[in-house]
Amino acid sequence: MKAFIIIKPDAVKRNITGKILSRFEERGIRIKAMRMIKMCKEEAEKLYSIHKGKPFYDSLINYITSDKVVVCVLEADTDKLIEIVRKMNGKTNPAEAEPGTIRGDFGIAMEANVIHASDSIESVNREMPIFFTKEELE
Ligand code: FUP
Repeated sequence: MKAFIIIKPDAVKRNITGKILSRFEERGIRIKAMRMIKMCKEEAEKLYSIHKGKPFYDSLINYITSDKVVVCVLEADTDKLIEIVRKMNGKTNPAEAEPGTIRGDFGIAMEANVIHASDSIESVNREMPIFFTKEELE
């Protein structure tokens, strides 16, 4: 099974990309594809289309396009991968995320919350192709 994550600008800037990815690797999750990019507005709008119209939407788009991010496809031999990755990330708001989770250990602010992960197979299938071609995922 595959999962899709984004190491957000705050984490890339603070040079903790490796630390975060190590957690997944140590868990037994493989890095299938990965790239560092500066996301363009069109990509960000596609990624966050479900949040369009919400009060935090404009700020979210500005934030995710503000600096470099690492887009990454993870893979493991379990049908629970998406759930496992989301659990490892912790609650959306780092202030509420448990210590031991990525957001609970590395985050403090709601918007700059270190990492994104698709929340379902449908989301993975929608979000992953915004950044990776089929060939890159073989
Ligand atoms: P998650 O699935 O945990 O990444 O969270 P959401 O899809 O609900 O939210 C996407 C991003 O919007 C979060 F990472 C942070 C931001 N956000 C806010 O800034 N304010 C909110 O009230 C909710 C989300």
